[in-house]
Amino acid sequence: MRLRIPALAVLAVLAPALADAHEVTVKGVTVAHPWARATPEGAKVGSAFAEIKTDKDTSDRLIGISSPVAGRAEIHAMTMEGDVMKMRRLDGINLKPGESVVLKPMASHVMLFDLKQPLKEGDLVKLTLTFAKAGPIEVEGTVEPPGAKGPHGFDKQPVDDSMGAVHGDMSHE
Ligand SMILES: [Cu+2]
Repeated sequence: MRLRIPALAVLAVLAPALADAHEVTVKGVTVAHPWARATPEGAKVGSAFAEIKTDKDTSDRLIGISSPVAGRAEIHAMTMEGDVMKMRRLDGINLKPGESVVLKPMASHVMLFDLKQPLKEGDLVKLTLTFAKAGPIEVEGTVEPPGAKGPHGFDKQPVDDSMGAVHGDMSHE
């Protein structure tokens, strides 16, 4: 749904509802603040992020990611080898009780491959994170500008990022 209403008016009216939609909890596992980065025209690869939290009595394992905008999605870790940043695919991420794992730029993240359309700033992107015990958790995140470091309202840092542009060119093992 696209509404042509001044952005501030929309924010004022929808802020409480959005806060809820941004956080989904299933069986003690919470996925919060999902977002993705806008991609250039013609790009086939994008990246998405979210925070995953477990309550104090819950342990689980993230075992899969999917999105309707991508043919395939993977969980990636990022490591520095000397001056070279490398990404590698993770089979999953273990979550201890009371843990918070933030998927974010320059850290573990979601890669979206075979994008069916460019991710445009302001669009909403569905992500399904599948957990071993909690099962699939579906969230909907906003598409932020290419250099964004966090979701709306959390991105307080100046935009200075080389990764957004070159992400698709980085070496994948
Ligand atoms: Cu990656």
